[in-house]
Amino acid sequence: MNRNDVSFLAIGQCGGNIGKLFESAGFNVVCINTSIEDLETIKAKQPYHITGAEGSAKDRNISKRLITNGEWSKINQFIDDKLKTPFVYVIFSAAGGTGSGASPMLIDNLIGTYPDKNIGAIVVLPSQNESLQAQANAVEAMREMQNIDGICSVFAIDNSKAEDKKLINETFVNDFISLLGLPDVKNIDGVIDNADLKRSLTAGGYGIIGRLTKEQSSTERMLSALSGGIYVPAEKDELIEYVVLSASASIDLQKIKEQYGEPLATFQSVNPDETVCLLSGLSAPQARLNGIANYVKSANEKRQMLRAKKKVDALESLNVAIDVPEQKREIKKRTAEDIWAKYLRK
Ligand SMILES: Nc1nc2c(ncn2[C@@H]2O[C@H](COP(=O)(O)OP(=O)(O)OP(=O)(O)O)[C@@H](O)[C@H]2O)c(=O)[nH]1
Ligand SMILES: [Mg+2]
Repeated sequence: MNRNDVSFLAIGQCGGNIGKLFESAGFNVVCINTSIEDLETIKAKQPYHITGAEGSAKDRNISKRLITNGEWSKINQFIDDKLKTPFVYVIFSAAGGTGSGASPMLIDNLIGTYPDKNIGAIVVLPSQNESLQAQANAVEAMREMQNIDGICSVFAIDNSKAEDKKLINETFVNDFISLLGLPDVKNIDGVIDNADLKRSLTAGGYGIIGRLTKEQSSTERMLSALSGGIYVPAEKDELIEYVVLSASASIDLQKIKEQYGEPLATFQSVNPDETVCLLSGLSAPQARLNGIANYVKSANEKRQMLRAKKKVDALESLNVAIDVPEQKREIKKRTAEDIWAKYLRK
């Protein structure tokens, strides 16, 4: 698969940073953002600035409103003009405002508008030390993603896997480009052709790529590359559709199956340069998402409890009751005779 097969729609800053790397590698990339500064910083070749927008400030709803308020037909036209390939991957961070808010809606709409195209997603989850808002945004975006039918494949990248975001971006882009190039690796001992790769990339569900240099290639290292790489850890449910393995050393496929389950089909080839393995059609990484959701719930409850307590304490501390003398007793009206009587002896 090559640059005529796959293009990218990068949304928000994170999407733009990853999209820019694909652009530099010769792929067709459209970058959408609410921030004109972000678009200028990355010098996107095909930028689309959402009209009148100044940014979403981590608010997914602002982003959703901006897309739906009359902007949609213009965005659609722009995408229609620029992205002609049969595969389009939407790249975004689930944790911000712009990309997180707009992307699930856009993906759903692209699938509906272009039923003959394969629309996929490359989504970045926040690291554990990012803000509560970032975690909550990510949960909402991933929840929306799970309600989309017909997505061809999703690559979920996990920022908690490495400190260096630039390195994460480069690793993913190199993994993906290596994967797309597998049909070009010709070898008499077996090839992976375009049809094999397309079938694997349209399995629906999630994908994980493991990649090792020729010198590093071994079964053990591939198992740790698949579990310890930049991707969100696979759900431990043994649900998997395809394994694509192009190897420059003998890799024990059985060990991969023991860990990830029995796939419907495997596609294998010999690779003189490196070892690349794609697991595709995996189920959503529910355990990792539940972890984020639970953190958001408990942090939210704690915040609410503290706020309620603060209100009670504040009212309490302003309660400055002072001793006010009792109201004057009621005095009965008396006649002068009554008063004289009190003084005059009988
Ligand atoms: N891996 C990776 N993560 C990034 C990158 N840039 C930002 N992020 C992550 O993305 C999240 C923030 O999303 P952004 O893409 O900056 O947000 P946005 O879509 O532009 O939305 P707003 O700026 O809030 O309107 C945070 O979790 C960051 O850690 C990047 O280049 N690579
Ligand atoms: Mg931004």
